[in-house]
Amino acid sequence: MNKKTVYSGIQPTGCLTLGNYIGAVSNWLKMQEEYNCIYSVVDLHALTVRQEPAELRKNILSFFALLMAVGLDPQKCILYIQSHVPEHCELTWILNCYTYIGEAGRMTQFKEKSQRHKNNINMGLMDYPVLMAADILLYQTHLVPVGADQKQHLELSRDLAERFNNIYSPTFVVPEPYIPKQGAKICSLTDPASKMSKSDEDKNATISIIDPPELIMSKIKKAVTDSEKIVEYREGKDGINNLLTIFSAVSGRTIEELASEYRDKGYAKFKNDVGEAVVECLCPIRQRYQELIADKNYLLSVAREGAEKASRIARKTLRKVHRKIGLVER
Ligand code: ATP
Ligand code: LTN
Repeated sequence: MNKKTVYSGIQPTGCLTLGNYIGAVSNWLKMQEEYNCIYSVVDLHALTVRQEPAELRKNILSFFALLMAVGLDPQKCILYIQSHVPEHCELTWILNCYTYIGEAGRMTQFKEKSQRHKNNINMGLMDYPVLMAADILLYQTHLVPVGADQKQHLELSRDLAERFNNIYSPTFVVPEPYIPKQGAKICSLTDPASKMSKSDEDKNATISIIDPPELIMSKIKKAVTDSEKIVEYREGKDGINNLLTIFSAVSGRTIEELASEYRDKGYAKFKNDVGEAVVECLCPIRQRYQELIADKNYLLSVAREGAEKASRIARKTLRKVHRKIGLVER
């Protein structure tokens, strides 16, 4: 009865990467056994950068299928598509009126994306974290499993919840981030100093969770390492550290154990075994995905049911918010 609520979302852009899986989605999976979990394909967030309509439409369902393929079970958690629940936009508007332009402008992701999309610095890009706060606060969320890059956005969600609660009276649960100690930042295979990102144009930089086995092996074999010959986890060895982190996450073995086993075995053998472990972890996901994506009607029916459940919870919060700020009941 007193289970905590967990909420998270993922944008339907690019392909779901090993970074997304290790940093975020694998935790969603573990948490569905223990908490009230609500997970969403956040399509409205994706609109903050220009999308090709046909591709976006395809990606939304594809991400929905991917989430089910990794093992999220609509019997155990609520799975839905963000734009199917209009309360997200409604609460965003209200929260906008409690967000300072200064604090939104300070967000690292806003600054980075403004740099990357210089000719389309739109209002939505700046409002991105407020929509994210609305996602979280609508469901009275306690815990938000995300990768390390989302920490700042979570802080803003907390600030907005506390600000609102202080002006009126306790209305929102103040959410806590849930960031894994290990794997919160999986790095690019070709530039191991930066994060693996699903919108990276260099296809060798990322592993999609539905890449075929040969492709996974070849990308890992090409991964940038260093000119030493020792497998160990330490500063200055970004490439090897990243591969060790990946190896540990997909095999369930510790980094220390793997580093001591592979220390002097050479990079070729090490990369081969990392590749095989990744393939073994991802193969069943790929198979389930192919089955699910072939049945569009089933996916849509799961999404519809999820949106109904989500909407019921969201409505309740929104009614409370309307009452507190002085709007008149319908
Ligand atoms: P984009 O490149 O389009 O910005 P992204 O790869 O950052 O996308 P998101 O949809 O923004 O993906 O993030 C989904 C989840 O995956 C978030 O919780 C995010 O923190 C996490 N995540 C993203 N990249 C990584 C990574 N390289 N390592 C660990 N976690 C990650
Ligand atoms: N900004 C997040 C995606 C996201 C999200 C959320 C995550 C949108 N709404 C609510 C957690 C909770 C990202 O991962 N890039």
